Amino acid sequence: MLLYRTDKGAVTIQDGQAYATEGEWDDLVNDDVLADRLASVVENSVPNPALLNAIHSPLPPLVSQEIWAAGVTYFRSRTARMEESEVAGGGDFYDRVYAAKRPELFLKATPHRTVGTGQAMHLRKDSKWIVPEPELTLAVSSKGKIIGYTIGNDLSCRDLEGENPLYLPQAKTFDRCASVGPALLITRDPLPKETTISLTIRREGAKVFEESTTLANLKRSPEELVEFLFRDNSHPKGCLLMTGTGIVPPDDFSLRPGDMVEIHIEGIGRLVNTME
Ligand code: DO4
Ligand code: MG
Repeated sequence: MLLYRTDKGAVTIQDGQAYATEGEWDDLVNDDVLADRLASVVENSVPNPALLNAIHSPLPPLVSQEIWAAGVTYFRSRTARMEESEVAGGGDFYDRVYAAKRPELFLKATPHRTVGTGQAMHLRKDSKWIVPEPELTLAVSSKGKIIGYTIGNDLSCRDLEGENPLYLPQAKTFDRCASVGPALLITRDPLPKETTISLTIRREGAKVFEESTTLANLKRSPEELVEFLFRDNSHPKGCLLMTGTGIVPPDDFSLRPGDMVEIHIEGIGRLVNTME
């Protein structure tokens, strides 16, 4: 089932039908048995076709939740970071975190820095090398239970993070630096390893980059990342956790204003943003 946050309230989609879903968003995403709750909505209510319009321009699937992120969870990301930070000594520390027991975790964005599908993301003015990072994103309840999945774009300034690892917060966190959506996939089951994540970038209508990966290349399990994220760190409203990127455009590529970034994850949908 897909759960959308819309200006008409929460909407559950099952088999192409839309169902009005009672409840505040912050309560829904902290319900550890949300899949059962939505199944009961579908079973006990009549579909409302008018709500299918509302999901065409959904709101980002968060209200009070922070967005956290994991890094260097794919071999591709490890290699790209080692190259970009070679002068700063990064030839070593990214490799070490890739292999370490403890993952890299950081606070990526708060709700006011986050946009949803169809909204513009912001290219930091003091960076000349900015790339999208397409990431499977976990919806986690306040008790640390993964209740669903969405798509995330961890927009990142590679020149800033490559210059000095202490600049990572500035490379990652700024106005409209994160996009999530379009909906939460609510399921009791883990996502299959064959699940594909694809990134397409269009400039003036033409495709300038396209690549895919699968969850088989994600080195750490979602549960392992959540376990570390919740160590002595409470999330009273639940949180979203981006799980790292396995796709990195070539080193001579940087986003430009007007570029259209589209991320697709099988079973969840498409997250589309223009760059400003
Ligand atoms: O260490 C820098 C950030 C890594 C990251 O965001 C990723 O691998 O996705
Ligand atoms: Mg990332």
